[in-house]
Amino acid sequence: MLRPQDSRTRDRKRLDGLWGFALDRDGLADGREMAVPASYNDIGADPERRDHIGEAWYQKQVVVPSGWLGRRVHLHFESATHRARVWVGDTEVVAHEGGYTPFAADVTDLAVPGSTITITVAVDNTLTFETIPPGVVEQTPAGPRQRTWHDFFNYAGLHRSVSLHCTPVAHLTDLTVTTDDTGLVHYRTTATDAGDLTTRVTLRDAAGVTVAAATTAEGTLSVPDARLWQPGEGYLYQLTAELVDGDGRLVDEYRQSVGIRTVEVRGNRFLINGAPFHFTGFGKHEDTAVQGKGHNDAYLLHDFELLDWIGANSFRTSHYPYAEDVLDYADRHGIVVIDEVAAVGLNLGLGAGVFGAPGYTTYGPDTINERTRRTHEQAIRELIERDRNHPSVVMWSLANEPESDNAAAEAYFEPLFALARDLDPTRPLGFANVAQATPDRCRVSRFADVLMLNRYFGWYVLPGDLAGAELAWEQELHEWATHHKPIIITEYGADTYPGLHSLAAEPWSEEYQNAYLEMNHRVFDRIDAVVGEHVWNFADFATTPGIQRVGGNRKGVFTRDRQPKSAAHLLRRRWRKEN
Ligand code: GCB
Repeated sequence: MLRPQDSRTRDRKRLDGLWGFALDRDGLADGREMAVPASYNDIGADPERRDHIGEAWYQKQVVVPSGWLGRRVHLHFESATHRARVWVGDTEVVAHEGGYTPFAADVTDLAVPGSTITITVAVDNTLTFETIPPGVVEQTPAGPRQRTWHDFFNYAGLHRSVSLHCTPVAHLTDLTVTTDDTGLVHYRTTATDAGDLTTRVTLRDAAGVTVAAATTAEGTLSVPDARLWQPGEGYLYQLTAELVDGDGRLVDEYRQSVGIRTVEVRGNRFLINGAPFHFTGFGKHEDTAVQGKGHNDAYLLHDFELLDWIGANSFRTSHYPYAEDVLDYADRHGIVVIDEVAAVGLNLGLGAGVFGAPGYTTYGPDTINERTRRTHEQAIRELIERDRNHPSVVMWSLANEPESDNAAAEAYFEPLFALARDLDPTRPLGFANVAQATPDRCRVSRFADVLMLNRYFGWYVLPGDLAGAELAWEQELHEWATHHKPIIITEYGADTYPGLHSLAAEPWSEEYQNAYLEMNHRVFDRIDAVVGEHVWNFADFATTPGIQRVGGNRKGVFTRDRQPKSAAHLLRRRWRKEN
């Protein structure tokens, strides 16, 4: 599936803005409204909507442009969290599972140019043991409660753009590009209804000068003296794929930006274009006040400005695929991305009262089972299909902190790694390993090319005892280093209440966050295999209520409204010097 775009042969009409909204279908007549994109949870003042479980209904009337006569009309959703059913008029046109990847329907027969159509969407936020991420709805005396095993608020709704777009009847349907730092660009296109049309491919540099061209649907272009896509310098070429008829007339056109680069793991080094890369940055969230997980261009820009200010060269899309605009920006500006599947919380024993629950076994016929694995597989397919052309994406993370220290985990993950490797042999694979799965116990790390460790020595382990934490942390890292793989610390952090100060550097104070980070950095600097440090988290974010969460998770280096805690200055001093 190709993302909608405007081109010489294609038109995109965004349907963002206000839609009709209700928590049940009949309520659509009541005239309530909802912003798209946005999570619906925090828009209203009523707890009923914030804590709603089940379908929420969206509706919009749309005029189909009369100029689209004779074309194919598609309805496209960048995401619907966590699943959706969509109707045009009374006809169901598409259903989709998974909250962070796009889906579309060909609605040509229903969306007659010049007519007005009614689009209705039911977005369901229910999580079960067979969804990614998993959850369970528990029946309590006070009514149903959605339990999840992930530490962020279960925001739901239409979080990203919705659009109606048109293509010619004969059109390109897919385009894959892989590159290497010798200047080779391999491409593959597919098309539908193309008959004897031919495919023409042109690669231009950033100044618009043609550097290579071909007239086959699939092939390899060679770029002499290719200017590489580099961390910090997102140089992009533009590939234009065209379908042309026998007289050379253009039938369809699709444009794709291309960053030429190689990613490779060699020994305990992570190489980009053959040079060792050290990741500095954060695990982030898509999370802002009022809009929840709704995409917002102003926050997109502001967050990237702050990453630049602090000297971060990378981030992880913890714990789900982010909006495609985010990756486009990272491509253009040379920001390195670890792209994560929404498989967070496959660890039902985790939490010790924070967000876990007693009484569930992670892997079993009634919990994380074969059907969960199939949903997980589909989430991997959709992530790789969506993001494989982004040069900024340098590796895939297949899960966050799954239970990984037993045979059931090994059996669950082995085929998932095999699938991802098969779908994309060009990028290293990993998953964020949880503290309990120490080097001697973890049964899944063997499938990973890169060790991604989430560790909280000095916070969840030995809180307040940074000297003890330093010893224990270094000891564990030395053990991981014997695996001869690069190690990225994908989480380390301490909750910090902004404005709380303590001369004795007690937990929750800004002084403690600083001392905690300094301790971690001393340890990292002593271990050769550590090739990256991603602080948890970029900014404070909303969570499910809990006694360890004070107005959400406070491990942000920035507050939720993006003001720096004093740790931001500490990181800026370290990272700007390093880069
Ligand atoms: C973790 C999780 C992350 C949490 C974090 C915390 O290990 O991966 O989602 O938010 O710890 O702050 O507890």
